[in-house]
Amino acid sequence: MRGALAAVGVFVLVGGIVFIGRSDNKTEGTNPTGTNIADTKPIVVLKPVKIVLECEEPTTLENKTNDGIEIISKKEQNEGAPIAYLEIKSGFIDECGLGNDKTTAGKLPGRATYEFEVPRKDTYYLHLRAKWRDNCGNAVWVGMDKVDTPDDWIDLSDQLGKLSEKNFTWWWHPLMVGGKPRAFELEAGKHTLFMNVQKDGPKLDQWVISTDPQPPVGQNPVKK
Ligand SMILES: [Ca+2]
Repeated sequence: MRGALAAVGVFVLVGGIVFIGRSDNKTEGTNPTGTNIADTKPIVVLKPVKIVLECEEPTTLENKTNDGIEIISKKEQNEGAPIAYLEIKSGFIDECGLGNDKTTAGKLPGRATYEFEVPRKDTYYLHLRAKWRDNCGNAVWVGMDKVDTPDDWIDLSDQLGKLSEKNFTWWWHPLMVGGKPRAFELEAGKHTLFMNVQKDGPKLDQWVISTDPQPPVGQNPVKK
């Protein structure tokens, strides 16, 4: 069954435009360049935009293989603080004989979509709060707005949060390409974030879509 869960886009901090005054604080006369004060343009400061999406509350979720095996499930537990997340079933790729599919981006079963809205045209960055399972369970495919071909998918994988070979903790994982944060130039309005299974075992807590390329502050790792 393809579950369609409620779309949740939570604007934690919605950016806007702040008018803080004119570029010259004189109240009359001309500024040093000789132009009339009335002609000077206001200084505009853009507030950062930060959109938080709970991974376990997708807009749509395809969580089963063609054979009906559930491979993405919603979990809740208490790790000092309650946490809800999506868990990609460990070991299903081999168990289901899907090894050939994992070489093609977006081909494995298991996909979630997240509709969200940005308040202005700007450059946005993506972070995923996740707990990798091990060195073979440390990745998902990510797409923005269009996932028509394998080339549309972006590899989100790293070793962050690693305590030992098979023991990772929750961590903010930036979407990087070529060693740099992947920047999305998004128009104001609605967009769709895609997640497709790439490896088995990861736990996915939150997405943050932000004008700030730095990792979100807090919850990194989970407070004990
Ligand atoms: Ca969550």
